[in-house]
Amino acid sequence: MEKTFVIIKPDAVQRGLTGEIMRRLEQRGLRLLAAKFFLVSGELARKHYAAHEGKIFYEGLISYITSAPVMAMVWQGPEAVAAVRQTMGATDPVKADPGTIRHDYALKISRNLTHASDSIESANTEINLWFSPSEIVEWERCDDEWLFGDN
Ligand code: 3AN
Repeated sequence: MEKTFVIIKPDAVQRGLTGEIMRRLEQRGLRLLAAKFFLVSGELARKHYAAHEGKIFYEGLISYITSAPVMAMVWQGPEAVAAVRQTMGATDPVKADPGTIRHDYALKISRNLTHASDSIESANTEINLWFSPSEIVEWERCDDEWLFGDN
């Protein structure tokens, strides 16, 4: 089943939204495979956001993501990449649909609460960058059949 990588960014942690964001993913039926709460190094931040190097917001993005602790996680489920991005909403909170996390709790793109991988390829790259294989716990939820069963 598909895996995706999620960061609860410093603004969400500081605003006490860590539990609410995890609750929404968990309640949707996604399975948490890994989580760690820590202060991101500049080196890791630069590797993670390498695709944005040179953009006008790049240095600010690095300062923001390293400014306070984050919760980094791996979540699993059917079409997990698309499902998690749908739950997060559009990158710009003002363009995010009502009911999404970014719509419901944010207004600015520079304080948009979360990161979620945008493809299966980037999910694999990001999971390998942020976690070692031994930190990823493969398990089954007792409600899997009721969430993912085929007829
Ligand atoms: P997403 O995280 O939704 O995939 P990306 O990859 O386009 O969005 O951007 C990565 C991060 O860079 C965003 N989550 C946001 O924090 C930041 N970002 C993107 N565009 C801007 C912008 N115009 N101004 C400030 N920060 C931005």
